[in-house]
Amino acid sequence: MKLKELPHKSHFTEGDRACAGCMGSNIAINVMRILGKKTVVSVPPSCMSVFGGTFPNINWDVPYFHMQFANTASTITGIARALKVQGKEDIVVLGMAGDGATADMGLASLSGAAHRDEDILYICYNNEAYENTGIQASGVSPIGVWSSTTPKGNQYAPKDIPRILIAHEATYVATASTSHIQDFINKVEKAKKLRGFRYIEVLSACTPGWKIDSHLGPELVKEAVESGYWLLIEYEDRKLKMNVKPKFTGLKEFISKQGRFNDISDEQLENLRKQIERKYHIYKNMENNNHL
Ligand SMILES: Cc1ncc(C[n+]2csc(CCOP(=O)(O)OP(=O)(O)O)c2C)c(N)n1
Ligand SMILES: [Mg+2]
Repeated sequence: MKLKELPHKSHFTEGDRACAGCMGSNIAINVMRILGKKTVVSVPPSCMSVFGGTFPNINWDVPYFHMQFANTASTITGIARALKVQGKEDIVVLGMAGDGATADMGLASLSGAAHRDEDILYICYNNEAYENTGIQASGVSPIGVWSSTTPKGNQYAPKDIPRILIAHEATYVATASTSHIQDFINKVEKAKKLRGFRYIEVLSACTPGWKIDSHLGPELVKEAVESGYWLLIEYEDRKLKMNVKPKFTGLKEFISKQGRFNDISDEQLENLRKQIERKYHIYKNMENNNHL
């Protein structure tokens, strides 16, 4: 589907209660433009469950479930299996979860579902912290970032969830950014059609969490891709592809626009830069060594 063919109507409806400039809301709207009506969605505790899924103000115009923090993947596994028993095999069973729910609390159930190649689509909107509960660092927060639990800057490198799932030889694993909208559409559309375990992780700027002006999100996620901070990759048929070659410029500018990096030290910035380059080379090697 080309961008101009993208339906205006989304099955995540207008009028959610997200913060101004929330990209999580933008991601949900665009995902549900592509997936359409034949979708069942589950959302664990997160900003998204609050801004789009608290009764009676539910924006999901499709069957919607809210479950516990750690069991997005197992909940949607149960739904997918039940639908299969009923012979309803044309319905996309979607989990939309934040990075905390995905990378930390829900990692075991996510791993189990990938291992069994469950017929589910799991989309993580990654705003790089537990934003809903007041900006605590998650397992995928960047090096050097301020959060309420990392007042002197996060010292840990983010877990690479796509690479963990690739190690499961999952059916489909991708990362995306709505700044590269055609790439985003292609990936969601492909994941909609495929059967088996599908995972897409989308970078999601957060106005209060990233300490930015509300108009800055789209510009920042674009700069994240260009600087190499956020790699666009796709793993399918056991082959890895990098969709955009980063220019590796502008990291400092990207960081300096965000209040969450105000106090980053030179050493932390250097560690962040090294970690970004290391990650790129790991993926580049995976791409070069495709052998199946
Ligand atoms: C077992 C459990 N622990 C903690 C919480 C509190 N809690 C609700 S939302 C949330 C943050 C979720 O972070 P993330 O998954 O990254 O989504 P975001 O809020 O950033 O959108 C937390 C810690 C909970 N609901 N359940
Ligand atoms: Mg989060």
